[in-house]
Amino acid sequence: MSTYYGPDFDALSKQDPEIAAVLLSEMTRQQKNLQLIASENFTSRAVLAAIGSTLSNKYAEGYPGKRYYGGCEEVDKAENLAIERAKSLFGADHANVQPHSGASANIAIYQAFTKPGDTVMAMSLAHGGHLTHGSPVNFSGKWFNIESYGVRSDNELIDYDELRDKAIATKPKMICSGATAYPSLIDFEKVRAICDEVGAIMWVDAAHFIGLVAGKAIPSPVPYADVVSFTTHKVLRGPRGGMILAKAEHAAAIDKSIFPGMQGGPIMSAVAGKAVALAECATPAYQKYAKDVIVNAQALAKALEAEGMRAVSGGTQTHLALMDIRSTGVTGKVADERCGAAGIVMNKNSIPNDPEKPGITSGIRVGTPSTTTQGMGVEEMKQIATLIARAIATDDASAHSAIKSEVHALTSRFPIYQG
Ligand code: DSN
Repeated sequence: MSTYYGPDFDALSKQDPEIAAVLLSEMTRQQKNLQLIASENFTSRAVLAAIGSTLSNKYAEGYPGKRYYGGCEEVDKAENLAIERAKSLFGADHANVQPHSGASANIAIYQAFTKPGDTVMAMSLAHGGHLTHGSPVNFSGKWFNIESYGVRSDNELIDYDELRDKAIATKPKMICSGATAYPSLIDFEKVRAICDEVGAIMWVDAAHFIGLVAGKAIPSPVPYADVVSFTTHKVLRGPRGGMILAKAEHAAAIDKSIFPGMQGGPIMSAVAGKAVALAECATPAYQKYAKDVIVNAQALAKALEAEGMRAVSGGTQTHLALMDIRSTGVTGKVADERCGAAGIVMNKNSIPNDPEKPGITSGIRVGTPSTTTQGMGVEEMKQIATLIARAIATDDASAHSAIKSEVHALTSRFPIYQG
């Protein structure tokens, strides 16, 4: 036991074969199928070791050097490393590495800067925003007066004129930029100017694209924003969790808002995993990866356009493409199901001004973080586009089986974890 520090699959198999079987079959599912969900990725074995470690056993309410329990000297080291690595990687004044998730990080930001009933502006969910940006079924939409902005109907890019006009008219306490299905870059300088004009806090929910920022593949919101929230498990390739970066003047408010404001003990194994991932992000190999993710997304979008689908916003500058698939004659829901039957995992997604309900949709969202981690490139993206188009075009189970065999032949050339 003295050498036990991480995952021990043999011990798990002996003690709990049912759960061990789930772990194995999930690993097989991830390896054999094509993983195109834009918000997923494959962490390194080092990250997996950290999150499967004995740090999970430790309660550590508070912050390094100011804990409410004894015995925190080792986890303090992990949290300090994560904080310093985050500040250095992003050039941020302050980092809080404790949020359990992106939604937790966002709740803490609302709590730090607003009171229930205040006006907050954020991107409409129907145009690519997130649940926590004011959906009526989420705390954000229930507790705050949310003024939504969206994309222009002519080019499907953020309508900064609408954003400014609404901000002047409604005087929001805070303006959120960031989305889950927006393939283009956000003009942070423009948003900063609008925030300054109306005296609003500038919050960037960078969950989707922060990994591209970490890899220096796209511009950073950090110099402009008062506060930046994100998840650590998307392009960033860390453990499941959240993080907040803030200007120095907001550091105390953010820390207080996370603990004791809305979380108890941090998940220290996840904090250690975040530290590992942040160190990986600082390497030239990761910077190449981040650029390749975009090159692959652009190749995939272009190849899907060649198959007759339409790329929303005219293409992509990031890790994801949102495809309007009405030309195929099937809905996003049907396309999602057909691709699933063929071993291609992605999600149906509303397109701006979608005539279909959110559970049906006219679009699909495809992302390249996972396939790029596997080492796939532009040629594979072209092949994947053809496989998607063929899967969408048929409801025949044997055709889907045949496509699945081709998918498995492709993925077998790109193992996720060696050995
Ligand atoms: N569920 C995430 C996504 O897929 O974009 C956002 O939280």
